[in-house]
Amino acid sequence: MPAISVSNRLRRTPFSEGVEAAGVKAYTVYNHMLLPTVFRSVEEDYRHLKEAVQVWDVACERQVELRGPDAGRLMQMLTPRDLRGMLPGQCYYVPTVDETGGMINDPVAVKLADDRYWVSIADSDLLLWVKGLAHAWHLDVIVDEPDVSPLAIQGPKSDDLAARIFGDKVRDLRFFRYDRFDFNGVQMLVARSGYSKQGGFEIYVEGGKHGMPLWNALMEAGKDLDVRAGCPNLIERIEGGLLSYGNDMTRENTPHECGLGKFCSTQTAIGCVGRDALLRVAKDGPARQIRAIEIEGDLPPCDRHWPLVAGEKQVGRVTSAAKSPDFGTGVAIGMVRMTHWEAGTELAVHTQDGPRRAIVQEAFWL
Ligand code: THG
Repeated sequence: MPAISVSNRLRRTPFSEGVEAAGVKAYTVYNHMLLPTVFRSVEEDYRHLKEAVQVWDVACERQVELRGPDAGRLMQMLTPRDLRGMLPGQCYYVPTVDETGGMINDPVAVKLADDRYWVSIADSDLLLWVKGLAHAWHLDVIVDEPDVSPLAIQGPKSDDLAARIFGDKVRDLRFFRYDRFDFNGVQMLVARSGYSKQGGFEIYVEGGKHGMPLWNALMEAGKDLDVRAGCPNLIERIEGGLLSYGNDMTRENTPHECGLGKFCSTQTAIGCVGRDALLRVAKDGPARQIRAIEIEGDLPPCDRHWPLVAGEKQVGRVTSAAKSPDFGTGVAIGMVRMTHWEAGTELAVHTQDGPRRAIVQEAFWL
């Protein structure tokens, strides 16, 4: 593979120095920013993530800040999830849709105050859509991208590592809640969340200058826990059914097709711009949906859509796939037509290296 050239357009992060010192082997580009993808190997990183603790530079999860009297109204315009019960101190996973009900992002919303939210975005330029809405509706709100960079602690020893830096109180934090904790005299927003199923925290570092001191403190404090620099792991996130915007779903998909119906309450999400469109399609339910798919045999990188085929007919496609060491088989995420989405259905998947046997699964592996 040729390399990807770097420039100022491909933004570094407050933690890039630490990531490089840790020997990062590969990056992807996410929200026009560097996101590490490999340190030792995807398999070694996977094993370590499931057994120890890692520190992840996920600064590319950029924040879109909504601030002002109309922040709550604007926030509800973005998502079919009913936000009326959301309180400061809570994070919500919020499928975000356009006027057709198509997915435009799947961020984590952080409610800082009744008039202030952060929207921690996946890989699409949500800022532009939110600014457009605020302007067109003459809303009394400021929308911008603040200097806030998430750093994740993930893995089974996350609580032990976090407690050494933030104190034992951090252990009491509940899933998708946040609180403020002191680090060297700076109050930091720490949430129990993150893009893995191994448990952990995300620190929303406010001010790039605090990045490397926190990174170094975590690495120092976690030596005997075998802490390492890590990153979202392809194998682990597929096993866990964590979706990747741009890979597993696009504007062509509704939240229901993505299996995100449980995060929607379209009926009561008054003001959501995609509400009418979603109510229209909700009547019949989706005709295709995300499924966990087992694939037999060796797998090349899933860098293109792999057709899922029954006989001669295409009935879906695989959008993410990797060989799982723990399950001894290929694990994958795909979109499958309802005629073939039942668990146990046997299909063929056409990879660039040829066809493989694929079986639709009951659920994800983790
Ligand atoms: N953390 C933060 N920002 C993010 C991500 C993150 N922005 C980009 C990307 N990840 C957004 N996508 C997701 C996808 C899944 C989850 C979070 C963000 C997630 N899902 C839980 C699950 O599926 O098990 C359930 C969440 C819930 O029950 O509310 O955590 O990771 N800051």
